[in-house]
Amino acid sequence: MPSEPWWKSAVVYQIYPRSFADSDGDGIGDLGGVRAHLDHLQALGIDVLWLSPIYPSPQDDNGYDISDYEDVDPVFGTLGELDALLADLHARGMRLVMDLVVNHTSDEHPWFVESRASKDSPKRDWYFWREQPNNWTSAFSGSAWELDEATGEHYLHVFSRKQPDLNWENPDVREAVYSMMNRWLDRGVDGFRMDVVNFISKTPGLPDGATGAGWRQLGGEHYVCGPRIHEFLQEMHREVFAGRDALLNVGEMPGVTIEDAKLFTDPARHEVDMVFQFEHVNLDQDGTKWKPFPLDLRDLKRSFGRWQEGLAESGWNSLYWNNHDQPRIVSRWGDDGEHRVRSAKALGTLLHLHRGTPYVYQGEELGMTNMAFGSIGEFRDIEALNHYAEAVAEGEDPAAVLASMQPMNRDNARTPMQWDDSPHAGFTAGEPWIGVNPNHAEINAAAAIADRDSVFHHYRRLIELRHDEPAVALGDFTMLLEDDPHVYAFTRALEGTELLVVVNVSGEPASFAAIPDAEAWAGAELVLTNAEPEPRGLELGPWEARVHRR
Ligand code: TEU
Repeated sequence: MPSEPWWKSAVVYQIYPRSFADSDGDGIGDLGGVRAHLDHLQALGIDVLWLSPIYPSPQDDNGYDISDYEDVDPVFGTLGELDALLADLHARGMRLVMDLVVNHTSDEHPWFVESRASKDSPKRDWYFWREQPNNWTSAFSGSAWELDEATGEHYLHVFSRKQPDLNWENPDVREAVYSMMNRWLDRGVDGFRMDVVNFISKTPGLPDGATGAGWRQLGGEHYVCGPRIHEFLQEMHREVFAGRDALLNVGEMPGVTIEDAKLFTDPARHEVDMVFQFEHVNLDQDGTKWKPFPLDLRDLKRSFGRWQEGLAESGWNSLYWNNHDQPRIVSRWGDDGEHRVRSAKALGTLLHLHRGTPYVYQGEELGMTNMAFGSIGEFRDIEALNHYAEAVAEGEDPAAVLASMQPMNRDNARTPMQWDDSPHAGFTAGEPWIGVNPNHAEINAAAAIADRDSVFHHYRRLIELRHDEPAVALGDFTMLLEDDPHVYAFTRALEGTELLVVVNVSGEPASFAAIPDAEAWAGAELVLTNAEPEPRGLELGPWEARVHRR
């Protein structure tokens, strides 16, 4: 596929370094730990490593609050180790994508320290300052404004009070960000995952929010895909990416619509290569993440179907179930009990064979599950801690709040990677910063690699299939059985090759007899399945997934 960008047939693996592997015994994962496990990534077959932030940070939001864009936090290692990791990856034919958080900095970043010092500081205008707050609320509870004693004014923080928003209206801010990005690319990194990058343009004057439209926070309509977002991303492209080859630039974009995404990812517009959209991960909730309800599979089909169609001609999809903000997919929409292995493979198959670039989050390839958190003291995430404090202060029953936080909290994704069945799962020789899931005795990488029928080997085969079968990377997508509540079915077609993917997203038997040409399909080559012995016919067992080719 010479004229197609390499990332259309690539798979990205996300590492949350704090929770991946600890090489120095302080209980926190680090770059040494990442370097020690590259064989795991290579065995899986991934093409790109996306590293969540490793920059110096007070760690208020685990590194998404950056106090120095140009260095590595000592807790994770040194710049020298990052260079060594980059060299290791390149030697293995893999690329490194850095996480870049430029909607906001840490309040301990020198830019903000200078900005807050006085009203006439040369950097005052690098952030948003007002005498009176507007009504915007923060993603992490309470007002999005914080009073700063030094000058008696308030500053804007859409996330935590330690994450003040940068003012992208100021050309000096933009220039500082672009030159920093250029230094990383000159150093050899292969691209960026840009955190909430669709929030960087705010409506001038920062008017009150009415609905929170586009995102769940009040005020969202004034910064989700704000007025100058396309202009800023095009400028970034000119200043940073133009003339450089083979990079990946993915924008994380909460609240992005298909229409927006078409514009953002149209190659002719030179903005970003692909976006992370949030529509599918919001299908089991309404306005608040703390009261989720069961997924209706038909909603997922409608949503994915529209995104596949919307980006069919130009633009590109990212495909993900998991990341460091989402609960574990096998617990969320699979069955983490009796059918854990089967359902993890089924959901992986469903996702990876869509058109788009799949992302695997550490531990997803093992079928890692959510954690049962016994008390508020076991939580570490600022979002969970703030929500609990706020709800309890408002008079809610603490036990009920705790229970409501179990299914969706972000710490579910942040428990340590389960390498083996030893006391801390092989994650650390010290005391882990967050509890290890006790189920590591059974669910761990060593066991998965030794077992040919594990989730790991199924993910490995899915990745191999994307590499080897052009119809997976580039084929047209057609959704089937739109109204079936249990069976997810679609075809992919490219130049005479056709794939059928059928997945029973339920623990009950089901059938795909209603798809066109079903009998013939059932007799066609079986490329991949999670069923034993090799299945035949039109009936699907619980969580059975099949990929046929003809
Ligand atoms: O997340 C942005 C975002 O909107 C969410 O995923 C958000 O964290 C979640 O919905 C809260 O329920 C990015 C990062 O991925 C996240 O870890 C950071 O906390 C956030 O930006 C701020 O930098």
